[in-house]
Amino acid sequence: MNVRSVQALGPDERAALFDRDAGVDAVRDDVSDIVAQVRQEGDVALRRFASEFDDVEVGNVDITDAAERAYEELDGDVRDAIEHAADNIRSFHERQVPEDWRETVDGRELGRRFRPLDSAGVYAPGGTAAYPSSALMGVIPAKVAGVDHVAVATPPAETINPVTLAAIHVAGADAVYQVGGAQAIAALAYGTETVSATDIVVGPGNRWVTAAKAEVRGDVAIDFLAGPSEILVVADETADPDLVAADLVAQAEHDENASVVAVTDDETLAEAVVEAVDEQAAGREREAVVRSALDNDASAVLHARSMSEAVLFAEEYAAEHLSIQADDDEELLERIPSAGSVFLGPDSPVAAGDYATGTNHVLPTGGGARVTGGLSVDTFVRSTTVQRLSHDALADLSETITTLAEAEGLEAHAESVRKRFED
Ligand code: HSO
Ligand code: ZN
Repeated sequence: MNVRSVQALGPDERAALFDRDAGVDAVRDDVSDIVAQVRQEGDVALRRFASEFDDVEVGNVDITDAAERAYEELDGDVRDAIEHAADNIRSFHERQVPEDWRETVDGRELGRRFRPLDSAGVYAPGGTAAYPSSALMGVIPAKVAGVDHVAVATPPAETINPVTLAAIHVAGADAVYQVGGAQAIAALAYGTETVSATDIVVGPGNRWVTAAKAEVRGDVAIDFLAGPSEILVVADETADPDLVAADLVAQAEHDENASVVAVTDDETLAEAVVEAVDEQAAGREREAVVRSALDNDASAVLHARSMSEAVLFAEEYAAEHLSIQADDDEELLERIPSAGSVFLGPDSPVAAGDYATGTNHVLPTGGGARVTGGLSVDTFVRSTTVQRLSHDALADLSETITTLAEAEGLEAHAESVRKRFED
């Protein structure tokens, strides 16, 4: 990495930073095929794909009991950490549960009612990205929302990560299935003999999973199409370069294609961050992944001419994780409406939100934060509007309704109002 100036970024450099996508195009056709086979053949297709892709001969697809056993057998320290994180996630999400309301305005009683979806499917990745924390982040908001049936799919393996299984159990999942990849998304969306179909499918995954979510969207709801992890640090001269670098290296550890960016108006800080990143990458267990992420075109340390330029950059970037390490962080945040989750001040590393503050870490990437937030209770709730009119209230509105109905050529609409005033 070296320091580049925001102002001097060329079109290709800007595109690499701003046009981040989940990279699903390359696998779209294969994924369509997998989804179609699951719809046609159900469990038979799931077992065939497990053998073909995961090299596992799957007996029972349903492993709900194994999740409970994994929890019981789990080492005390990890179990305590999962429970501590789960408690914090639960209480933060409980604050999000919306309340029904009714209000009478000019004789019109109006309101909104919120009800949970009946069922939800959560994908919990396996392999090197088997994050027990993500299982908590997917299942807990759904259960807090009141979803009756929350099912989790996680890839089959000789030994499925016991910590992930235990986290799924702690989060309160109602069913757990050993099925991974695009076939898992298809099973949760359309159902098989063993897997019951769900109303919404959520959770992060590799590009096969993401492409499958794009494929089933419309038939079922999904959360959003998430790509590799991202962090943008907005820093001024008061920031500690070692801490900025530590947060960049942490998210770089996720994925070779992770996008880690810092922007500052202080050139000396920028130089120090570049140096610290290099030092901190050395000797990391996942050094190769970290280095690939730091060196890819979607990562950068940028020098802005002013904090205003840094703020404009941040808003255009619309980061999954936005860290602000600056004197007037609240004022800067005010000027950056687009971000998935925000971390303010030197003692708020992104890793704290990844695991344990209670906020959700399933967040929109690729600029999705311009239009949506991360997983929350809202994801699992539908709203209904309600109205009751008094006779006088209808009388007050009748002229407006009948005039608009006739202007639209919908005479029966107008008549349905007039009928109420015949005697
Ligand atoms: N930062 C990741 C979530 C995660 N971090 C899981 C650690 N484990 C994407 O938001
Ligand atoms: Zn992370």
